[in-house]
Amino acid sequence: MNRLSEYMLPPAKSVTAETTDALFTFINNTSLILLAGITVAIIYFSWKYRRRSDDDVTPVISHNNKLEITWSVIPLILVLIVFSWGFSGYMDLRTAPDDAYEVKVIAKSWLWEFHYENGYVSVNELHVPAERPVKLVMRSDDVLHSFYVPDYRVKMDVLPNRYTSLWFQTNEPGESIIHCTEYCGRNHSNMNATVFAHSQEDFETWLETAASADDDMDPVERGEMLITRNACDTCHSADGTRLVGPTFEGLWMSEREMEDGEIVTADENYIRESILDPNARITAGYDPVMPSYQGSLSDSQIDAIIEYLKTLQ
Ligand code: HEC
Ligand SMILES: [Cu+2]
Repeated sequence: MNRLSEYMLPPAKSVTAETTDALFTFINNTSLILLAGITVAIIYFSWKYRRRSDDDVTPVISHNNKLEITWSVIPLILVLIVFSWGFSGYMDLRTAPDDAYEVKVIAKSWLWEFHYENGYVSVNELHVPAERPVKLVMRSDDVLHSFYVPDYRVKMDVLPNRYTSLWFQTNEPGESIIHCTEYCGRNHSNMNATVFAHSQEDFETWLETAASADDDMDPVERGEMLITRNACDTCHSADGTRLVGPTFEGLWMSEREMEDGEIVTADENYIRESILDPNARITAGYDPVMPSYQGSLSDSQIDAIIEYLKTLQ
């Protein structure tokens, strides 16, 4: 790779990234060469054919076969090169290898959920094995989102009511950033996550321990950890600050006013309902934008969150 594209692009960390970058560099360099050539020609010709005297007569040129063929054939060849190069790269990116490790991805405004084969769900953290192809099967719970890992040079739209997929393989254990690249509402710019690529062995250990890791934690600590791990804290503060959603401070057992004027006490059932079916009742003064955690938080995890909320008086 040349200096210029190294300067312009993030490090290439997937097995397909080099091919994508090579095409990018080719298109970029060809465009720069053409830009320079055309600019020089314009300046040179406007000087060479400038009007010299009052009786300068512009000659009538009807056509020039040689020139016309040249300026049609050269761009045609360039376009064909770019097309076939791009098409083969596209096919490679679209067809996941058969032995790919599969992770289900659910996009919600404004977080990413990752569901693993053993039922474990992580939020805003994607854990994958390195040196093995990984296939993501994705859908959205609400609006259009788009899954993008710049280091891997992979990007795919995530739609409601339809599955889309994407695959990548990274050979270096490490971290890379995930961005949502489809404008999806107020907190779109915070809809980021991280991919953690582990060696095969570390990945298996992670998967085994992750699911049971928090079972024997102290409920309050576990609740606090779950609030962070499930990205509740991107919309709810614990210190009275108003974010997208109401603060958790002082919530427990307080009287909440709903959009329709109903007054509800924030007890276990209200909190549980708020988490599993957030649109059942909307707190007055807020937009109905909270995603449902149905299917991703277990009963005992909800219990732990309630225990933690009780401490925020
Ligand atoms: C995308 C932003 C967002 C995320 C993420 C989010 N919430 Fe909410 N939440 C809201 C908004 C907005 C409301 C108020 C509107 C409503 O009632 O739906 C709300 C309401 C609530 C309420 C009722 C609060 C009240 O004052 O009446 C509770 C409890 C709650 N959320 C808990 C959670 C928990 C627990 C999580 C994480 C597991 C979470 N929320 C994640 C935005 C969010
Ligand atoms: Cu998004």
